[in-house]
Parts: sequence; C-alpha cells; structure tokens
Amino acid sequence: MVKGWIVGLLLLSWAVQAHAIDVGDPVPPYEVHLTNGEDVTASSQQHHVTILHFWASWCVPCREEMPRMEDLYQRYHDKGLDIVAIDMDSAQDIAQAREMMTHFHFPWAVASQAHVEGFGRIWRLPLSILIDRQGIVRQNAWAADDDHGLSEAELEAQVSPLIRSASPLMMPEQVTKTTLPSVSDVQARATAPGQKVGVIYLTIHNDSDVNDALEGADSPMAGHILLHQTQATPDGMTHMQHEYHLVVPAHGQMVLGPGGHHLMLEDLKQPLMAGQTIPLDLYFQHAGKLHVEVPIEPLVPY
Ligand SMILES: [Cu+2]
Repeated sequence: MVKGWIVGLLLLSWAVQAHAIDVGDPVPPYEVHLTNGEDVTASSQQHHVTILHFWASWCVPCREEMPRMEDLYQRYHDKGLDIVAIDMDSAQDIAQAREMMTHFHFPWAVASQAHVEGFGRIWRLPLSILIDRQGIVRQNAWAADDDHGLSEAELEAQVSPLIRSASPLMMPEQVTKTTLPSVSDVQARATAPGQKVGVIYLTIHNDSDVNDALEGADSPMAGHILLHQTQATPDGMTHMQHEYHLVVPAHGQMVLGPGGHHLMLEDLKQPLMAGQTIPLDLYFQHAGKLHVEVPIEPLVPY
C-alpha cells in the first residue's frame, strides 16, 4: 500500500528537490498561503511549535491520522502549537479535501500555495515536519512505521516536551555555530636564543548560550602547541600536565595565565622577539577556528 503512494509521489515534480534537511538543522525558509488568507512563514512561527503536515484526501492513513492531529491541536494550540495541513491532492480532488478540512480546526493550504522546497522531497503521505520554538527541525519526514498514521502516544511524546519548554532546548552545535569566543589579555613572552619552547597567555570569553571548549591551537612559528596546566606536586615542585579540552562556560571565561593554564609552544622555529607577533589559530569544539595575533612581550626577570 505504502509503496504505491511513494511511487505516485515521486511523479509529483513540484516537490522534487536535491537538498534535504536533517533533524537538528535550522528550518529552511518556507512560505505557505493558507486557504483562510493568512500566510505562515518560518519567521511568523518563531516561538511557536509548528507541525507542517502533508496529506491528501485519497490517503487512507492520512484519514486515520488527521483526527489525532485534531486532538493534539485542541490540547496544545493555546499553549503554542500550530498545525498547518498542506494538501497534496491534484486539482480535481481539492473540493473533496476542502470538505474534509471542515472537520478540523487547524488551517490548511493547497500544495501549489506552499513554498516548502527547502524541506526536500515529500516522499510519502502522511508526512509531518516538527519544528520547535527556536526554529530547529525536530522531526523530518515524520511518519508512522505502519499504515495507520502516527499514534496519539507518538505525537504526544514528541510534541509535549517542546510545548513545555518555553526556554530553549539546547542543541549546542546549532546554537553556537556562528558565535565565536573572543579573547583578551593576550601575550607571549620573548625567548632567549636557542630556547625551543615558549608560552602564550590569554583569557577566552564565551558570549554564547552554551559551553564551548578549546581543543587545540596552531601556529607556523612552532612545531606544535599543547594545552598545559601547571600543577604543584607534593614535594613543592611544579609540573605541566597536558590537557585536551579546556571548557569555556556559557557567558563565562577561561583564564590562561602564569601558574595555571597556558599554551605551550614547542619546537620553536625561531626565537620569539619582543615587539613582534605570533599568528595563532585557536580551535573550539563548537565555534570552530579563531585567529589571534599574539603580541610578544619582553622577557621579564623573576
Ligand atoms: Cu607548559
């Protein structure tokens, strides 16, 4: 049964798109002109939980699923849920779709009035896309495993947590993608001739809403750069421990300074001369690469 619908839909040329989205992606731009005259777009749905629900009047599991969508809508619409039905009927069947929609309270549009190409191919029916209040796709090509449509329990399990979360449900790799940390108090110390190691201090500020982590650093002036922490040993000495991951908390900072964390430049290609700068790339787990020019300070006598 399902196979027949898939083949039928593959022939619908308007829906054919090469690019598809993944769960966790920001919602692509879309624009749906509803039969009630209103428009629904990604920006009009900010702070709402949205289900884009693709269906057709000839689709048996759609007819089973629609009343459960209606129940869900009745339960959660005043708490922020919107359901937008997009009817995939061909032109001669739209009257039938219109009659069916009179039984439901959520709005609908015909497919030719729905610009949803960014979601990729609508490859089966019924099919739903669930978008959270932050505009993140939480279910893509959402459909039941059987021919009876999504159950009340399946709908409830996915939708109610998004309804309850007025605050963002965090997806760090999405949220921080464009938020680079900034740095202050950046400095290196000049080295004596023949010295093969140098040190860089800086403070990292994370202005995004989620934790990030410094995972590595690189510079053409050193063979490699390690993340180190100076630690006191019981006998009163210090040693340097290699770290792989320095967490910079959300809206917080990480200080790399004398006696604590630092960047250790090893296998220096040339002496670090006061007044020059070191080109440095910092690699963050979420934000990616940050380039910094590090001023070299004179060697201070201890
Ligand atoms: Cu060190």
